[in-house]
Amino acid sequence: NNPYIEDTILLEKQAEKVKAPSMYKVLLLNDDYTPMEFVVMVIQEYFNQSQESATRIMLQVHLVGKGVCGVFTRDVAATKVHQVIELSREAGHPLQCTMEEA
Ligand code: TYC
Repeated sequence: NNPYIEDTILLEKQAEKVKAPSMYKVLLLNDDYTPMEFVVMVIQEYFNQSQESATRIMLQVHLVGKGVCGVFTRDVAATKVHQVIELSREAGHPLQCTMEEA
């Protein structure tokens, strides 16, 4: 007998739908051909990392096979993946970049 019960339920349902956007990890994958300096440059330029941090990430990828360069909303992650792949192909390197839900 609360006259506002239906409004209250509607507002609660709406509030449940307001979620933070899903976040995605952008990863680089190792290969045998892309020069280390190119990978370090890519990480510095596209993921705003210092040379030291970029070198650490590059070495992680080189040694372990893959590494996280950053975590972004879906659209930003997808744009970075495309930009990194495009630049790499233009430079003649097979570097692979991918994203997965964080
Ligand atoms: N393995 C490459 C080499 O020895 C370097 C490299 C690192 C390539 C990271 C890709 O995502 C990569 N030249």
